[in-house]
Amino acid sequence: MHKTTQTLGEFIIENQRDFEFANGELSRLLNSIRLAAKVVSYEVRRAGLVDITGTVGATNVQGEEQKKLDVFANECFINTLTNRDIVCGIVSEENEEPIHITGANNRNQNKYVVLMDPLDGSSNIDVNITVGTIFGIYQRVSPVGTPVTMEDFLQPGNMQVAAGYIAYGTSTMIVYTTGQGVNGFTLNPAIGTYYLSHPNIQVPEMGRIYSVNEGGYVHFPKGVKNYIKYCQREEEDRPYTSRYVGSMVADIHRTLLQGGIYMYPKSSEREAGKLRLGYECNPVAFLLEQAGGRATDGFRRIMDIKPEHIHQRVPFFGGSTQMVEKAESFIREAEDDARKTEIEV
Ligand code: AHM
Ligand code: MG
Repeated sequence: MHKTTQTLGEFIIENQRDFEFANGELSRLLNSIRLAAKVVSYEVRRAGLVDITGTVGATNVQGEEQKKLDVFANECFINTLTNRDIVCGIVSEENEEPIHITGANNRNQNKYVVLMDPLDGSSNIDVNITVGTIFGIYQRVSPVGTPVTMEDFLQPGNMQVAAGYIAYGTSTMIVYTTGQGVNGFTLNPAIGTYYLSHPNIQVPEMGRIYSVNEGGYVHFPKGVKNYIKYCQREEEDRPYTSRYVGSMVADIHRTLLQGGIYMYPKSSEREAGKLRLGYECNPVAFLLEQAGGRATDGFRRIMDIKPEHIHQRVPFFGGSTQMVEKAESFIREAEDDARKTEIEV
């Protein structure tokens, strides 16, 4: 039974023994994410007060160089993760190439790889809407003592040892999993401590909210269009409610707590959708599954997809199991119909 006053620091230590490779390193890694998130949270909170969202390279009235918040968040997470001799490589949405970390005395002894989106949905900063950090953590597959390789960065999501997000919303929250369920912690900014506010999060098996950028409707595949129409039809418990923030972390956070389905399909304009497999879809899929939900690309389990590129995109359907399965059935049916028509012609 969790105490409601338990802090994130206490929780990490108490649950360390649950990790398969419990030697304290993953705990230290999670601690460094916890710390960087506090610094980023502080800057996000100041975004409306100081003109920190200005262009990169511009100077403010104090003559200091201004950084966009996503650049700031990227540097903050990279510096914090690099300084602790735990991580051997980082993939970030902000960096074209992976970052290789040789660690103390250049001996390549560090074991973990982190894939992250340091500030997702950052276009929402200027309009005071929730943004987030998303991260997935893997053990390297190449031998310790040798330089990190591309293979370490291109592992399927089912190899994640931990994953989570930080939501910079009305409050700052860390929600993460190490494969033993999902827990959420809320930051008390006055004292800089995170408290366990959402123990053992379970996504309801069925929800009543569908979440998709319907502006793209005409470009969506037939099956997705049919499913959206199904959500809107007046029948049984429908029409469902529509909610779409446009910040994946915010939309997923709501889905985890209230149930529903979140979709970013492929379209005639974007053949693999928009979201990134490595540092957006896989961490979120791990969280959803750990909370009893489901995440697929319409056909395949997200976490079973073998990545080919570090910035690969993939269609995404995630949330309440029953809703995601329903969407999949519409997608499959439309594909089957299309195949049948092809054969007839
Ligand atoms: P970003 O990584 O450039 O911020 O884009 C990712 C974001 C997600 O947070 C969000 O779900 C999606 O883009 C919204 O895209 P759209 O504006 O096409 O609906
Ligand atoms: Mg992103």
